[in-house]
Amino acid sequence: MLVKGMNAGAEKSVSYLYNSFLILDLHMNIGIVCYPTYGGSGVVATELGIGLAKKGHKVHFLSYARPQRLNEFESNIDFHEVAVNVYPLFEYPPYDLALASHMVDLIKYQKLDVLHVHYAIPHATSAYLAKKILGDAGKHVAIITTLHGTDITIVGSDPSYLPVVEFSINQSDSVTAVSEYLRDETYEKFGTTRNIHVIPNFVDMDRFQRVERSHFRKAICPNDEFVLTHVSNFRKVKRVTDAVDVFHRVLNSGIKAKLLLVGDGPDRVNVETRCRELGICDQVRMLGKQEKVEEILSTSDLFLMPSGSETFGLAALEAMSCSVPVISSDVGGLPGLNIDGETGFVCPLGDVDEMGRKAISLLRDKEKLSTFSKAARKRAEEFELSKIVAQYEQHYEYVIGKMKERELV
Ligand code: GMT
Repeated sequence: MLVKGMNAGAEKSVSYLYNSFLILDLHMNIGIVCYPTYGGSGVVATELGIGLAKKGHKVHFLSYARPQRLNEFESNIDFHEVAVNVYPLFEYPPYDLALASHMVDLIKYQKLDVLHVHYAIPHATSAYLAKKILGDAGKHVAIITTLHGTDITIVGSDPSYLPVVEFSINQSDSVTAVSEYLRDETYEKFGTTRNIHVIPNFVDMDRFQRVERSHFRKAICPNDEFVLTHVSNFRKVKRVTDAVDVFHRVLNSGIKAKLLLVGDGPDRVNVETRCRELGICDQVRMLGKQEKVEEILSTSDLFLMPSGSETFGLAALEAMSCSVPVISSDVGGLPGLNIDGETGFVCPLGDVDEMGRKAISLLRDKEKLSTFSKAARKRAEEFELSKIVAQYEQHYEYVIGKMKERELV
């Protein structure tokens, strides 16, 4: 380690201090802040926290409700619920302030080394505020912001939020993005010159693997139909009606198939309307929010992700891990995940004809479908949970080391 203006002996002791942190004090106190609802950023944050806790770190989750995937007892994990007091004057109760107050308590009393916030709005801003409030007592805590998607690409770059998001990103001790695409978008949309580290999303390949679910398949597909699946939070950006249109083309080709729609959200009504317009309601199953998505993916032949914007596409990665090839649009981080002609097909945004053609070509060729299915699982290995959790762990250590180094200069 090189520290400006330091003699060899002092440099050695700094190096020892830095290394001793890395080697002796490996167990950190980590605060993780996320949205608790169904959605990629909350899933990534939760699985990361569980992974870190299993490695011996103490993890404190902070959110307005228990994250959906945090549903089993884990001795190294605590959950802290942020309650927002209502008051007649507040038409919009200030969650970001209540969150900042909780963060102050966590940093102070749980002696956090790292406060890792997922999704910039408002988490990065609350974290900045908490650290400012604590002054010297909070100087040691590393605020790490992970950018996930619409916090940059849609909501965050809206003029009503942009200055605050930009400021908060610049004030974090470190910023990570879930794909190169998102990193580049952040550079383009925000006036930030700081280094943004790319740490991709990940999947638990033990959990998300193809398992025998013939009874479920028999119940859903009594006539041995193919199964096409879509999983999302049914926001406009997911273009679920495109998935229905693609499926309609598959049916029109004479292939017997069912479409499983997993999740729920604001666009559900439009999706139901589209199914009725096309007269295919009997072939479409709306399964709603599901805990064990891997069981549904295990009985799927193709996964549809026709999104209008997608920085990474975690749901597609989970499908690939269950050996399900993906038909996706070509936006954002999707071409970087779904390898066109190998793990599935990447088609122009909104081109439901092309998506339909590609889906039909795979379903008509069993050998090709099986090759794609194996390639999808193989591709998922590059995003295997333990590899990426280790990357985050090393990143925390690196940022803390850098902060300690600066303190000593
Ligand atoms: O940004 C969002 O729309 C929300 C976010 C979430 O919380 O679900 O999704 C984003 O983060 C996921 C996890 O990193 C990514 O896999 C999704 O691609 C991304 N969604 C979009 O970019 C639309």
